[in-house]
Amino acid sequence: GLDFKRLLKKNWLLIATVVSVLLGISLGLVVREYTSLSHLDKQYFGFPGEILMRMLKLVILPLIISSMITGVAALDSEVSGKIGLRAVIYYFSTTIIAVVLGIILVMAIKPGVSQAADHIDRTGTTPNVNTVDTLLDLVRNMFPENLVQACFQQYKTKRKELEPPKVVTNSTTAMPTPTMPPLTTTIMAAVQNITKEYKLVGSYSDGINVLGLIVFCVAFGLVIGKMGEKGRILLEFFDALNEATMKLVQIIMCYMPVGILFLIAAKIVEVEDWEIFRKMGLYMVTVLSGLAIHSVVCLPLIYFIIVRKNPFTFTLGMAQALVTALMISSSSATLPITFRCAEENNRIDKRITRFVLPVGATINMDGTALYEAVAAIFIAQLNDYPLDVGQIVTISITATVASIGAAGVPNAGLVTMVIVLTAVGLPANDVTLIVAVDWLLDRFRTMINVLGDAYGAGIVQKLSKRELERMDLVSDVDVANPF
Ligand code: DAS
Repeated sequence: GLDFKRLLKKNWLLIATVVSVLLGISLGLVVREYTSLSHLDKQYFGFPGEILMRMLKLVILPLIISSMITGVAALDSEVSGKIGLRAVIYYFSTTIIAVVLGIILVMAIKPGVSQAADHIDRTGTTPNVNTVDTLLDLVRNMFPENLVQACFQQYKTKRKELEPPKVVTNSTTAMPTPTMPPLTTTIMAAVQNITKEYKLVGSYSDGINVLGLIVFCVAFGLVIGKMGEKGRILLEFFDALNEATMKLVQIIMCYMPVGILFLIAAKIVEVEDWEIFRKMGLYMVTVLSGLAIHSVVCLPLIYFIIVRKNPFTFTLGMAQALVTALMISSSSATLPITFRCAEENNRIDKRITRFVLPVGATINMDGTALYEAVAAIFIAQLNDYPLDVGQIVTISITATVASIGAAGVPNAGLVTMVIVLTAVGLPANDVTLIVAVDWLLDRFRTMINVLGDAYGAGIVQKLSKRELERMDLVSDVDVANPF
């Protein structure tokens, strides 16, 4: 009896969250079945959920800035370099593993070969970007030209079609223009299409430029760490900011069950096309089983080999963050909860989490990488487009790059899909086909993205044990270690 009470007390929030997910689903189904809400009503219905999203997004900015700066400044540059390198090696190798797993599954299950998705409307427009533009934007965003702007906008390149050169006709006399034969018209149109000229237009789109802020905070943190006495005041400021932000997160978490209930209920009321799930069934099974294997076999195995602790206790410790990711499909917005779970439940050193988690939420996306590889090959199968070994290798590399480039916001993976598709010459407008089911798959891949980040923190901590202990020994003289 007592044990059960203790368990309940310790995990009440998680239990409440899971209950609210179930209640939300039921509420959504009931409302969907027995009422016919107008478009506006549906939006009102989702209001409590909207508020949760707003609160989570609200704390991202102070959280990332304070955790990155203090995280980097607390370690001396040699140690942070080592930790950073280990994190990057972990990110890279697990992402590649996820991609390979996805490719193996999609080649074995063959979800796109004739049976599936054949009655689906596949018309759509080609997204107006290309691979080079997308990659350059990734680097551009690493160096925001304006720090304030980086807090709410991301740089995005658009291609603008230039006016085709006007055909000058002899208009000295008002001669009636001869009607062109159809063939000539067709050829003219084709030529015009090929010689179409674009110019790049810079623009900004909504969303925090997390990558840019991280790059800045790493540099800033390194500098502060080197400043000694003088840097201390800044360090203490950001450290206090971090603590205050985490207190806010604690408050937000109390509202979470309510917010999540309405978030999921409203989504269920809103979805228009359920039929599409049946049509895309095998494709979804492929993606989901890949994500499942990666999170239940691959990541735990790596964790066990390196850390020698029970990986499933670790996963369980992250449960609150995983449910959150599943509900809101954003690694960035889940970050506050990821922090709490990693530090409180899994006891990962703050010096590691502050450094590794924000970077992981932005560039380490195993779920997204796996998803993009599967989706690309699925589209190839739909089009009867044979892929040779070289193209499959290209897909695995570009899927990795695309997952790094995807921001930690809902549906980001769909946008960077273009990189993978154009690299092997697949029609980019087939993305519209997988858009219809993305709201669901996005949730699951985001969950795996978050889990991968958490395991990364655990593994990097283990690998950096020696450095951390050495720092503990000198911590009373170490200005840069406030913990
Ligand atoms: N939803 C994403 C995330 O936040 C990325 C994606 O769309 O794949 O992790």
